[in-house]
This record gives sequence, C-alpha cells and structure tokens, in this order.
Amino acid sequence: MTLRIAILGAGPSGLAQLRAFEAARRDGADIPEIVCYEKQSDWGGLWNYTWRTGLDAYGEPVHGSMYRYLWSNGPKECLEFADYSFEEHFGRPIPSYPPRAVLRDYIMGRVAKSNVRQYIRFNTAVHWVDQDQATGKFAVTVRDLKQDELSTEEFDHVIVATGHFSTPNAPYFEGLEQFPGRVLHAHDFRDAVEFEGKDLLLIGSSYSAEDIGTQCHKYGAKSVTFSYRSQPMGFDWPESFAEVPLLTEVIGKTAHFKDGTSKEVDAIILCTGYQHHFPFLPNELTLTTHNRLYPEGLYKGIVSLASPQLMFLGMQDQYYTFNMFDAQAWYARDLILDRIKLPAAAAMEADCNEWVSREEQVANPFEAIDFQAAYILDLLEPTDYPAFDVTGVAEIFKEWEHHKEADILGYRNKSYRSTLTGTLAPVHHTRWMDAMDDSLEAFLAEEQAQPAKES
Ligand code: FAD
Ligand code: NA0
Repeated sequence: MTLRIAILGAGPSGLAQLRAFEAARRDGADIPEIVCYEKQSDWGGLWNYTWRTGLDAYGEPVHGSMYRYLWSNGPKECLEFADYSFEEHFGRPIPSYPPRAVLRDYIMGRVAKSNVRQYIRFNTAVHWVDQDQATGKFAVTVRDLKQDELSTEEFDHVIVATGHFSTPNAPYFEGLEQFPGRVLHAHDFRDAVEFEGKDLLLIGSSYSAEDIGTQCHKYGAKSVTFSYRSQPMGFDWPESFAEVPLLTEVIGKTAHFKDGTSKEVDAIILCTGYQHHFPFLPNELTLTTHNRLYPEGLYKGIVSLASPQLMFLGMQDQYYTFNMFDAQAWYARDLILDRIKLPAAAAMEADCNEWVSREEQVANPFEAIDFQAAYILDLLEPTDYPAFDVTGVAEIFKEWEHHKEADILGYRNKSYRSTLTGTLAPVHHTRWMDAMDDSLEAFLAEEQAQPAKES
C-alpha cells in the first residue's frame, strides 16, 4: 500500500492511532506508511511532567499542563485499554486512583510493547498543513527543533492528535495588572508547595479549579476561594474553602465579587479552561469548537466535514479518555483501510448535527456520561476493537460522581472493580490527603496495601 499518513502528536490519542495500525499489521493487513510528528522529546503528551512554562528550549509553546502531585481525578477502571489491563501491565491489581507517573507508565507500557516508536519523529513541531485542492494531498511543514530546519512532506491523510488542554483561555479582570502577587493560568501551575500559607483565589468551577484548589489545601494553603461564572461546584468543602460569584475587579490585594463581597488574596489562578488551538491549520481546515462532548464539524467526532481525509482525535470534553481515544483510532484506521465507507457529505453533516443537538439536551453529568458511552458504542460497532463493557464503565463514572459529592477530599480513597478483569482494586496504603509522595515507587510500595471492601 502506498498511502502515506501523518499523525500529529504522540500523546495518548496519537499513540492510540499508532497502536491501531500496529494491531492491523500484526493481523496481516497491509498498512500505510506512517509518520508521527511530536514536538516533545518523548511520547506521552500531557502525561510528561515538565518544569518549563511559557516557551520550551526551542521557542515553541510548552505543551504540558500537568503539575507535581497530580493524581488521576477519575477511577483508573474507567480509562483502562480494552486490549491491555492495568493488571497485565503491573503484574498485580493496583489501587483505583494512581498518580501521574503511574498512569504514564501504563500508557507507555502498551506502546513500548508494540514496536511503534520507530514511526515517531520527536523534537519535530508541525508548523503548517496545506491541502492541494486538485490532488487532495496534504503538504505538512514541520520544524526539526534540534536542527532548526523546516521541511515539507506529502501525505494522503492527516490525523490531528495535538490535544486541546494546552493553550490557555485566560480572561482579563479589571485590576489584574496592578495585583501585587502571582497571577497565573492553570496551564502554568506546577507545584502547590509554592502556595503554602497563602490565601488563594481560583477563577473557574470545573476540574482544574477543583483539583488545584484541593491540592493547594493538601500542601498547606491557608484558604482557597473559588470564583464561579455560571455555577458553584457545590461540594461540601472544609472550612478554609469558599465559593463566591465571579470576580469583578481586583484593587491592590483585595478581590471584589459580583455579590458585593470581597477577599484579600495572595495569588490568583485562572482555572478558566483551554482553547482548541490549531495554529498549523488554515481557515478552511481548522476546527472551531469549545470544550464539549460532540464538537461541531466532525463526523463521528473524528472526520472533518471540511475535508474527510483530515481527522481529529481526542477533541471531545472527556469523561472517557484512553479507551475513547482507542475507539476513535480504530475507527479512523478502518476508514483509511477502506474497511468502513464514509457516507455522502450531506449524510455526514446530518449525522453530526443530530449528535450535536442530542448533546444540547444533556441536562446533568449523569446524562453526559451516558451520552459519551453511546458515542463510544456507536464508534465501536463496526470495528474489531476488543469488546469492553462501555455501559459498565458508565456506571462506575456515576458511582464516582456520587463519591465526589459525598467527600471531595476523600473520594480518591475508594476502590472500583475492573470491567475487564473483574478484580476489585485494593485500597491504597495511604489515604490521599496524607499521601504526599506521588512517585511510582511510593504508590506501588506493597507492604501496607489492603484488600478493599465492596462499597
Ligand atoms: P495530549 O496529551 O495533549 O497530547 C498531544 C500531543 O501533541 C503532545 O505530545 C504535544 O506535544 C503534541 N503536539 C501539540 N502540538 C504539536 C505540534 N504543533 N507539533 C507536534 N506535536 C504537537 N485524563 C484522564 O484520563 N485522567 C486524568 O486524571 C487526567 N488528568 C488531566 C489533568 C490535566 C491537568 C489535564 C490538562 C488533562 C487531564 N486529563 C486526564 C485529560 C487528558 O486530556 C488526556 O488524558 C490525554 O492526555 C489526552 O491525550 P491527547 O493525545 O489527545 O492530547
Ligand atoms: P478545566 O477545568 O481546565 O479542565 C480541563 C472552567 O472555566 C469552567 O468552570 C468555566 O466556567 C470557566 N471559565 C471559562 N471562561 C471563563 C471566564 N471568562 N470567566 C470565568 N470563568 C470562566 O477546563 P473546563 O473546560 O472543564 O472548565 C473551564 C480538563 O483538564 C478536564 O478534562 C479535566 O479532566 C482535566 N483535569 C484533570 C485533572 C486531574 O485529573 C486536573 C485538572 C484538569 P463556566 O461558566 O463555563 O462553567 C487531577
């Protein structure tokens, strides 16, 4: 087969695509020539921790948004690859909420075994993608960061897997320029210890605010004030937390809020989400959307309506992550291998619009989980991705939501049963609030691990 495909990014989504093709190759399929461009020096995407913020060593924007002491915010049983269980990787059952290094080890473990690293050109940033209207071929221009050289290659398909939690959405608030403390976006947050003893203001009421706020509390912040635009998170916060309406202005160290209240704070963290940002795509190919379950303009949440040879992975808001990226990657692979046929443009648009309006009916997180489960089931149906219990995983997500409501600082002490192996995860040897060491070695230390009781 002479087709050439470019995969942009070697994070979990790009790696899922490489793994999907490798699975087909092992089954005897003739696969296309693949080049995966990755601007970091290693695979793993956001799961690589970097101390850097701003620009990297080569002047490219730093991709990483993860920070020290980050523990999974969802049960690992919800993101398990159907073809590679946690138990297979670690050789034994492990607790349900691993820290970053442990999840990274798991993601990399599967691809390390599948011989796909050879396809990746590291330290190579994609700068531009053009499509020739006459031939349909893409010209992908990249910068070899070490050599500081631009080059262009031609491809039949481009798969964008560059993630969408990297370019900050950073709104302005009156008086920020005069604020006499640190102002940063969650993207640049690295270490909670910096904020020990401080009064913190976090703008936003979603995962970043919740997690950075609880983590700063864990590592000794004096108080955490969340300022919300639409709705408070509404958890049963300990005394040193508060949820207040939106910030109106900052005067000196005093933050003023919409309800007329105010609070003196030492630092402000904008947990205001991220932009879908594709500086390498021209207007006619770019994806314009916000963080939602079914981005507009993508058939099956993958195929660009503007140009079906262009595909996007992982562009959804995410309950399901790694297993959803797999479902997408297997589907994208089967389109390229001509095992699945695309319908006519009008039918693709109608299908996409139907999903988008179905998402608009979603009224709460439980319905959102069911929506994403239905989306994944729809994707899996025509592929040979190993069967996994998508609705069983949805039930675990719902249990997780209840556990968070019951105890926002303690939900990570819970255990869940793998839908793949049937094993109930053991309880971690240390309660999350007391587990200050987030290393793989500390997490996997077995001496005090206890079997879990069914909750
Ligand atoms: P990314 O992981 O963002 O990878 C994209 C890759 O593309 C990167 O390697 C990047 O360097 C590369 N790239 C970008 N631009 C270019 C370019 N121009 N040229 C070349 N390469 C480029 N999910 C969970 O399941 N559990 C969690 O606990 C969890 N925690 C999270 C915590 C934070 C703070 C954030 C921000 C996200 C978290 N996520 C979590 C969600 C996360 O989005 C996914 O787990 C996953 O990393 C998404 O994979 P991806 O490959 O789509 O994107
Ligand atoms: P995220 O929380 O960074 O998670 C990303 C938030 O920003 C919403 O609350 C939104 O409010 C608010 N916001 C946006 N613009 C605003 C403005 N102008 N003024 C005030 N508030 C504003 O981003 P979002 O998109 O969920 O929320 C934006 C991802 O990172 C998630 O997938 C999450 O899973 C992941 N993450 C994981 C972890 C861990 O695993 C930690 C952090 C993040 P509104 O009004 O739109 O509701 C530990």
